[in-house]
Amino acid sequence: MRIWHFAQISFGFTFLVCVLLTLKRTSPDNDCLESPESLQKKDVSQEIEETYQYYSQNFSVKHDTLGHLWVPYNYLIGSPPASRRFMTIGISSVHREKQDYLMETIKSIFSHLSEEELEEVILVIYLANHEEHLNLKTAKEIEGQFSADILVGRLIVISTSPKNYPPLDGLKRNYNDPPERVKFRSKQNVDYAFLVNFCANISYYYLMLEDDVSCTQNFLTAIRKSLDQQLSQWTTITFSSLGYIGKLYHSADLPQLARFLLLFYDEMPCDWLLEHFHRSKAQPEMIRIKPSLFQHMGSFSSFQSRQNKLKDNEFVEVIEHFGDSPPALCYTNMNVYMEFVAENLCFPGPNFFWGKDIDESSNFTMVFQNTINIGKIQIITGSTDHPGDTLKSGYVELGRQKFQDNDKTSCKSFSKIGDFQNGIFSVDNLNITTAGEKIDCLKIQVSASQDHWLLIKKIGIWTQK
Ligand SMILES: *[C@@H]1O[C@H](CO)[C@@H](O)[C@H](O)[C@H]1NC(C)=O
Ligand SMILES: *[C@@H]1O[C@H](CO)[C@@H](O)[C@H](O)[C@H]1NC(C)=O
Ligand SMILES: *[C@@H]1O[C@H](CO)[C@@H](O)[C@H](O)[C@H]1NC(C)=O
Ligand SMILES: CC(=O)N[C@H]1CO[C@H](CO)[C@@H](O)[C@@H]1O
Repeated sequence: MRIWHFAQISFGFTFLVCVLLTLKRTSPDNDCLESPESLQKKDVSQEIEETYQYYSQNFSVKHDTLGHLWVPYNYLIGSPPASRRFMTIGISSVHREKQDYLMETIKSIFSHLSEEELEEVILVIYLANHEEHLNLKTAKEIEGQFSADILVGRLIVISTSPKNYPPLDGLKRNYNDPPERVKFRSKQNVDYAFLVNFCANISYYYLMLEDDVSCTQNFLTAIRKSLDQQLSQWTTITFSSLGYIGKLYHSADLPQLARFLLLFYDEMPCDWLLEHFHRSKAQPEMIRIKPSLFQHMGSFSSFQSRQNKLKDNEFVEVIEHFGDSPPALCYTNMNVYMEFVAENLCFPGPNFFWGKDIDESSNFTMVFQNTINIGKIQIITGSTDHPGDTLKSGYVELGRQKFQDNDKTSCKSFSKIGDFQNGIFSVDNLNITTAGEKIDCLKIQVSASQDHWLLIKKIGIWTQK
């Protein structure tokens, strides 16, 4: 309390002195920060009191330090909607000489959503060129190609003047980055800050994309489904392994994110900064959803047209549903080959599990997040590329009574429900009142050693109410 008072009084006093100086003197060189002796003669205490009154009337921590920033935006196309949508998709874009994918990206977003999904989204493009003619040119191009989307209010294009940016030259060179790199990444942080600040109040969720991505079919439905499965509070969920792509936020957090990006804009690249954001809000790890819903289109980065071939291996254009994919954790005691880890099977994606040195102690366990009733199970081992790597001898057990042991969870009791035949396990109508009820774990147990490796391609689980 005292500190605030003191800060306000001293600020008020300095301000007052500056105003008086500006009024009284004609020379523009006055240093406003020094309070000249002559002014001390006036009855300042009363003026301080008045100034303090004036400011304290208007001071609100909530607004002044946490609220939306009044950035002067230019509305190039559209205006904010009258009612809130489910999700805003934000893209910051700069003109690229070599390969400009912005139009392709907009097309990919709209064409991978159904009519119903389209009604729930709004796309905001922030044109971040400091040459206004480039912003106008791009806006015109967007207008030409997406007039129908603009008409129904699902596409907004904005920009702002370069004079609203903090200094971008002569910044310190953290990580020994060359000055152009420092400038590029610092500006990008401000671009993103201005973009998310704009998007703070037009929907419930906000999804960050880049201007060179393609999308999975019906990605909005996939995002909704993942949201339904979140049991605890979260700040950031990611639907991509790449940079600042596919990161989902609560819109209510955006004014804070905007301020966060601005506070540290010249410290590090935005994809590092964003990691600090959710940690600062007590979410230790970003929640990663697989398969990835967004993929880089370009092979060029906008920074000095440098080649940038980062691709997301877990992207699928169309999510193939094989069972209901109840949320689960996967464990194995087999030696894993390269990136073909157990957890690949816990998400509906293109990746499989591949293990070596298979013997009768080898097992693979799936532990479900919530107890489920199972009606049907299908497990496929081997693949067309590796037809020999099937499970030659093994069976499936279902487990109950989940328990936690150090960093692993498992089940106390398991019961066998059947054997693998020719590398495939399949049960269609598990007797739900007995075998398939209240299940916490599923275990694949190897019953004889085999020379071939074991490739588990898919585990499909169909749940029952
Ligand atoms: C956010 O939008 C709601 C209505 O959609 C409005 O009542 C509220 O004043 C807005 N807040 C800000 C900060 O613009
Ligand atoms: C898998 O096998 C290992 C080694 O035999 C054993 O310690 C572990 O308990 C087994 N896992 C399950 C879920 O049975
Ligand atoms: C399920 O199993 C129980 C006990 O074995 C049996 O009484 C019941 O008839 C079975 N139901 C079906 C649909 O097979
Ligand atoms: C600078 C400023 O915002 N002044 C406002 C403070 O609050 C009073 C009353 O709410 C307004 O009349 C002033 O314009």
